Amino acid sequence: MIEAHSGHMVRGAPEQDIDESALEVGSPKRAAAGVKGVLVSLQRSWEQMGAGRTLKTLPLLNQRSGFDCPGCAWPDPREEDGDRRKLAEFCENGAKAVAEEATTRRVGPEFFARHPIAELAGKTDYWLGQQGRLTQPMVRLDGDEHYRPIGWADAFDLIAERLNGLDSPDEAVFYTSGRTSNEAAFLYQLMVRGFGTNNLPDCSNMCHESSGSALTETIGIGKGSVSLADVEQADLVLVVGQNPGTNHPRMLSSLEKVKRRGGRIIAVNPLPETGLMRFKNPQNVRGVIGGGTPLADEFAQIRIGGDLALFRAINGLVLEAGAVDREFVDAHTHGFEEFAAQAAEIDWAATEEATGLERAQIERIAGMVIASERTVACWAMGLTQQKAAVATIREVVNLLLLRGMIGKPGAGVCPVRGHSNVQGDRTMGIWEKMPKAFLDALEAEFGVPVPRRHGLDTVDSLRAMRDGRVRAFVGMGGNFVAATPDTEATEQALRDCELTVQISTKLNRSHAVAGRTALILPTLGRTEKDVQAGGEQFVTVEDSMSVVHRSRGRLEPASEHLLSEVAIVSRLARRLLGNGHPVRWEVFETDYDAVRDHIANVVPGCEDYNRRVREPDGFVLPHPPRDSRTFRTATGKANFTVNEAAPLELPEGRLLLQTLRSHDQYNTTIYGLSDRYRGIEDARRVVMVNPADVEALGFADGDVVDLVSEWGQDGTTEERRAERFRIVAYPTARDCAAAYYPEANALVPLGSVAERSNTPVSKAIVVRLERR
Ligand SMILES: Nc1nc2c(c(=O)[nH]1)N[C@H]1C(S)=C(S)[C@@H](COP(=O)(O)OP(=O)(O)OC[C@H]3O[C@@H](n4cnc5c(=O)[nH]c(N)nc54)[C@H](O)[C@@H]3O)O[C@H]1N2
Ligand SMILES: Nc1nc2c(c(=O)[nH]1)N[C@H]1C(S)=C(S)[C@@H](COP(=O)(O)OP(=O)(O)OC[C@H]3O[C@@H](n4cnc5c(=O)[nH]c(N)nc54)[C@H](O)[C@@H]3O)O[C@H]1N2
Ligand SMILES: [Mo]
Repeated sequence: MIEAHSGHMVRGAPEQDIDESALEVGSPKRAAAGVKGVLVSLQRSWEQMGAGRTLKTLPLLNQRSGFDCPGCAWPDPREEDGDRRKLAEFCENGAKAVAEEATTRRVGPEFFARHPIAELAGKTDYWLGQQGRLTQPMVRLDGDEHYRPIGWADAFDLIAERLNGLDSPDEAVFYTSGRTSNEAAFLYQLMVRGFGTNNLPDCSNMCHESSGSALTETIGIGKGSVSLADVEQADLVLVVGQNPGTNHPRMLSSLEKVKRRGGRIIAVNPLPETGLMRFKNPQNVRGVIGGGTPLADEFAQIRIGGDLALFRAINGLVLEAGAVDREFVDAHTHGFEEFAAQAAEIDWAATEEATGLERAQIERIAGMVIASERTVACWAMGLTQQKAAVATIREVVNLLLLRGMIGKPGAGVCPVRGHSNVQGDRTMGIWEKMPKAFLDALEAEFGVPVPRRHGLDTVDSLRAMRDGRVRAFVGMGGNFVAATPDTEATEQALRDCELTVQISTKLNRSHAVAGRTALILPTLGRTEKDVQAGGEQFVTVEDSMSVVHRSRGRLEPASEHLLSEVAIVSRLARRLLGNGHPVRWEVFETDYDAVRDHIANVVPGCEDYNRRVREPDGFVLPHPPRDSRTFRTATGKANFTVNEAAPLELPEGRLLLQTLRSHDQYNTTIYGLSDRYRGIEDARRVVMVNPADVEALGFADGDVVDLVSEWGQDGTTEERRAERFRIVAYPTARDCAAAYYPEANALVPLGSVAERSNTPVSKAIVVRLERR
């Protein structure tokens, strides 16, 4: 179905719900990427946007004059590091992310007239995402069954009136997802703090909060300490709890370089993820015709949640071997004696039980660590979403400190971020507990009082909504309802809100499960031209390695009604804060340089921002441990920590379930039903279980079951159920299982959070399988 719409060719999206019940299981693929990856990306791009737009967009991805890939936060090669960008500096999944945004499918007023909100709520995330780009501001007033169009000015008036009508600014929360640009994020937090609250939950609360928490305490800054060159020059790279083949495919090129140089890679994962085992680089001949480069030298198939015990044992072995970098430890660290006293003892029986690994393998891994002069530790959600996430990451830091691996070339910590600008949003002040120095600087720059009481994070926002303490929600991007845990409770919390506002590019569940009065404000995406009164604008972003650079889209906007995020925030702030407000909101949207001038004055490390972001590769933010082995912690040194490994209790007949991403999704946006590398096609409601466990539990491959999570607190056990999952016998670690996010979010209790970071425990859920 092709129909004309505001001058664009519009490709039809499926009107019927998409059948997700068919299932085909092959064997897991042996190598990631290769030619098939290129073909898939081109096919998806063509389906969503046709040949013309495909050719216009993909070559601009991650180029200096183009736009930043809206996929992951893996950095681009830099000239400074002697690295040239390739003509195709993107991956299969980056291309899919672009195709999703640059799609020619549209969700306009006719769509909303056709589909009542209750009907949309019954659709799958896949179906919702496939409908296309939002084109006009829409509103649902209390009692309405449909969204209907509303003008921008009326929308801002309505939102301002409702927010100003609350008893306190703390009755509203303002969520941010990590695609928002630095400029929009900076203005957004200024508006929110000007309004009078620090309620700025973000997707980071569910993502790398545990990394930030552990790193700030131990090295004094919550960001990674390596550059791309460091990773590529390492002797040894640990890839822990991360699936780069799917989620950070461009990282595989760096890992391949490590291998070519004779470096080694250790993968720690309950699943033998294809990208970690072998990689076919589509950009060289060997990748195209050969069998690819074998990546992991050692694959530690760990039991879910066993990482703390593993790293404790490795640290014990490093101490035992006398392989401590005494010079580094004496000069730069604090707490070594106390740490060493505890770490020297290894309880092997407990370690083997917790990790599911054999002593001999752990000893081999420790030997590789000891032999390496340049070690980088990378990790992602497999660590951050555990119950003991913060303690586990602190233990990884202990290892690097023992070996003096911070602040020298080819070594360091590398928390691999998710969203392309999630790190930048934090730098710009999107955090419910920004430090005092930042708030002081904000107050001084704008002459407006800034609230000091910490705000609510994501989980606490949900609890406050549930309890009626929060009555209004504003979302700058993202898909709050689908990304958060405890689906049933969460959906109710959102429906009970008096007002929900979603600033979005595409239709998603958060538009279908909305507050009593609900607004959708459609915005420009990364790929699109942003033309304002002051001319064509660019925005800036920060990648996972603290590189700040420009991003400029080239496509015509999806609709003439769209506003940029900067324009939306500036106009809303004017209405919300009133005409007498000392901040001159009206100047920002004309020329984003005006925003950047303020960023330069407020945000540490951003001095002379407007000039430095115009450098071809942007600039790198300061990182004291990386730059000078300076540690701005409470002790003035890098801190060793003592971490107790409390084993995860698994009652008889239960499994530890993790929720993860398939190869064909971006978080809650489902691109398709193919988890190609894992050999699973045409289905998402599947649960992967080790064949021996399938048999031991009395099931067979292909059986359909309900997943029931059991979560104990204060002597009671709560149960949650997700229905109709097909068992797939799969080589995961024993006692473990895996199902896709967001379908399995219903099983994650709101009360089950990582210690200290308050991140939902999405990776170690105790479940039983119940036959249907
Ligand atoms: N194409 C694509 N790219 C993406 C995303 C996407 O959805 N699609 N999402 C983006 C975002 S926001 C993020 S945060 C990142 C996420 O990137 P990842 O963290 O790679 O994402 P997950 O799919 O959650 O994979 C978690 C990995 O940890 C492993 N794991 C689970 N439990 C444990 C454990 O207890 N110990 C260890 N050692 N490993 C464990 C799983 O088997 C899996 O390989 O990717 C970003 N990039
Ligand atoms: N069970 C379980 N839950 C999880 C996770 C897990 O592993 N397991 N992972 C967690 C993690 S790591 C994360 S980061 C969160 C993700 O949580 P979110 O960031 O909230 O979710 P996304 O699916 O990335 O958001 C997608 C939506 O963002 C909007 N969007 C896309 N681009 C733009 C843009 O440029 N501007 C604006 N304004 N909107 C845009 C589109 O409307 C799209 O529908 O989920 C978390 N939830
Ligand atoms: Mo994330």
